[in-house]
Amino acid sequence: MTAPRVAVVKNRRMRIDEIELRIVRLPYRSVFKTSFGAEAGKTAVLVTVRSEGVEGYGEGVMDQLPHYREETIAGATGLMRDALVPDLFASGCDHPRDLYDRWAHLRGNNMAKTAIELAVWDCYARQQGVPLRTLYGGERTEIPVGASLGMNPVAETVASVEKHVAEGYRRVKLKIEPGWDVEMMSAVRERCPDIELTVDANSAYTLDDVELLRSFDRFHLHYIEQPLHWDDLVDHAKLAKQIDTPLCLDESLTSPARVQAMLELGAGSVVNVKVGRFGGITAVHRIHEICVAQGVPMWCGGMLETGIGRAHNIHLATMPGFVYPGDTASASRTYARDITEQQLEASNGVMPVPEGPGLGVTLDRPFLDEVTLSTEVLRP
Ligand code: OSB
Ligand code: MG
Repeated sequence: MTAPRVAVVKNRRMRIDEIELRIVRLPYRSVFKTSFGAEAGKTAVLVTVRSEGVEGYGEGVMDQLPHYREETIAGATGLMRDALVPDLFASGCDHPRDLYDRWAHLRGNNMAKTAIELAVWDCYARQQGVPLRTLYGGERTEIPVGASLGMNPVAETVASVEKHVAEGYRRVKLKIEPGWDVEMMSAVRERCPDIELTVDANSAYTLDDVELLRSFDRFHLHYIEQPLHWDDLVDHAKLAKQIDTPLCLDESLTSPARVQAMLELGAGSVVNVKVGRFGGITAVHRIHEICVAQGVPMWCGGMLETGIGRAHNIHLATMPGFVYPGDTASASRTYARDITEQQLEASNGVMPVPEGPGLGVTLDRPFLDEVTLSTEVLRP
């Protein structure tokens, strides 16, 4: 008699054998301009965690310089080398959901922690043979998506909005800053009066601009994303009381406690989730619980990630609290060629969740090597 094959998911400690930190530089198809700068390409930290013959991937969303939030690639990789990686080698990991609290004594540095945590999650899910979304509690197999358009001349922007709407994108977001707002919104609204339209200021305004920001009410925006300072809640609460358009916070939200504070202050009523800003999946789960309980809409933001970070975002956005279309649009909008073998492409405004264990994507090794700036393999 043969023993029955039982798919027992063993709950045992992962031994972490090796961690690779790889810096890649991938050109954008066109320069992406926001109120904080113009970028011609992506410099990303790719983390590979190897455990007992299985590997998993994470991506860090910090930039070389701290233009979005304060973390940098140099600072983040330094913390990985000095503390996060040695801790994983020393203690392994029972379950990736434990790492957020385990690393809480290391203050801040959410993007560094997340890059490593996501690689452990992917590795863990691949070892268990389940898709990441299943571990997260995500039931959807596809997610609705919108598109974030960088700042471009008005005529070009209007044409781009129309193109994205024709492709089926569920929402269009325009990047704005003072002097680059009303004219563009007017032009877009004239051609597309009924689309779900939002704007993202990336902290370019101050409370001196209340009159101007109130004048945006006539464009019936779904929400205004992060109009004021990148770490502020109090001024956003003052602004929210003086305009009709809902505020969505991005940069200012860095933890479950900050989301709770936003709600208590009335600083915003919509949450942009970027797992890297929050410090990992456990933090997002706690925020998800707060938002679902209070009926606060969440959506999945993006940082023009490569296929690894994009696939992570897609799995994350399958959770039921992500009720607005996210920024996880087709990879081909951003990159002529990506580092994953699978093409992450939306059709009719819907992005399918990659299938298979873990992230469900594999690396295009030859291309990855072409775009690699440096590789460092750490061992116990
Ligand atoms: O504020 O959402 C943002 C890109 C880089 C940094 C910040 C932001 C963005 C985007 C692009 O809006 C979203 C995407 O397509 O990934
Ligand atoms: Mg934003």
